[in-house]
Amino acid sequence: MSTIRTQVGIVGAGPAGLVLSHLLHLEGIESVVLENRSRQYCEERIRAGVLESGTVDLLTQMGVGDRMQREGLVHHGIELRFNGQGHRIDFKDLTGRAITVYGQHEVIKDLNQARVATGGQILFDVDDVRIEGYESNQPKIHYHLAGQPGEIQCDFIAGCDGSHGVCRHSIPAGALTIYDRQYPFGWLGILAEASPSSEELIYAYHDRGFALHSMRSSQITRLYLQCAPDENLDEWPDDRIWQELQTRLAGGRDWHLNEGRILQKGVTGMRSYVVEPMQHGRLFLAGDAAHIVPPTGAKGLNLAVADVRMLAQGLKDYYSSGSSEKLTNYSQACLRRVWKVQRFSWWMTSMLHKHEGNPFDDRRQLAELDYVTSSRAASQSLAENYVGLPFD
Ligand code: FAS
Ligand code: PHB
Repeated sequence: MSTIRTQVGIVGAGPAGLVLSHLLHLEGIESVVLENRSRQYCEERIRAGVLESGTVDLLTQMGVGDRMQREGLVHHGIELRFNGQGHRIDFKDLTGRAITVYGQHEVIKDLNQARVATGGQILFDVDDVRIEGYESNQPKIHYHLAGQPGEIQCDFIAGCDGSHGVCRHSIPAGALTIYDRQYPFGWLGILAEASPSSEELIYAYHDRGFALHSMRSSQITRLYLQCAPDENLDEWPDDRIWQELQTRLAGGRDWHLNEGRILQKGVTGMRSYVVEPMQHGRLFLAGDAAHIVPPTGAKGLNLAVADVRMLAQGLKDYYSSGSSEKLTNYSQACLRRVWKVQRFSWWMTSMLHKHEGNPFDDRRQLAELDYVTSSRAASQSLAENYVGLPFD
């Protein structure tokens, strides 16, 4: 059996695990990352696409932002579209900041490269990850690699293994409080070989359901449709998808949705989920392992980065001065931001999706959209949450 001794054992090579590992490296703190998928799979997995200004600044300060700065699309606003009319939310005017559209899988590629280039240890394709000892001061992570057993001996474990990982499930049930809200709809998302139909993202409220126009580059568009949580993709041939997108995104003089070959399509459910606390002994949960937000606010990846930024500061203090104060307060400090982001993501989801039931709600939603797009105070609140709340 191979045994590796390190300071921080990290489960999961998603945004949370990789950003943490590199932040620790920059502080001279060792870590080993365990990932049960292949490097190629992780680098091709299509997920988020919007980076808050704080995430962009952190990736740049970490020295992994060159390609993002070159290829990322900087947006100074978004459009809210309803009743066939578009209304721009001007981030620059309202906050002085911007977002960057840059695929999550591109961020993963840049981080993997930086980890490998600086001698970082990432074990891909591991199986049977099992953690123990985090209630003592000798945490261990057991795994198999190519059929061979292995063990990581470490001071701390970072559970960055996402919503379906093993770390959260390893914590005794009674030790956690779970907050959960499921939505009666999902998103049918496509990646299409079509040039974006407008410079910025368009969030559309329509009587037939929500739609979102986003992009990945000047040749690739990313589009989403509100659908049933268990929608059957077989019932969505490409032309039906385009027809529905054209209908829901219609609006704006001379505006036309560019169509093209659909490269990828999938359905994701919508959920708001938080576990408290985000730590148990020497096990620290970060990102989707501790919380899930509906993607309407484009917050998932950014919240994962905010968590590990906090965790890295705590570990830095511990190894540089022996102080455990920040580590002890990690969960409390993260949850302040987590709940604000949960509120914003729930609010965007509630305001922009079609809810079956009371026509009163349809009118109320339209009034809310009218208020948000005609009141400077209300649009500024949306803008400051969307570009990213300042780090505490
Ligand atoms: P991640 O899930 O990214 O990473 C966890 C890693 O742990 C994965 O690589 C996984 O393979 C690995 N892992 C899991 N179990 C393991 C085990 N037992 N052993 C070892 N490794 C293990 N957000 C948006 O803003 N916009 C979107 O469009 C969007 N689309 C999404 C689509 C999907 C299908 C999902 C699930 C999420 C989406 N999100 C989106 C949210 C997404 O961006 C997440 O918030 C973000 O990936 C969270 O990062 P991590 O916490 O690092 O978790
Ligand atoms: C995306 O580009 O994938 C995206 C953008 C904004 C969202 C969700 C997803 O709110």
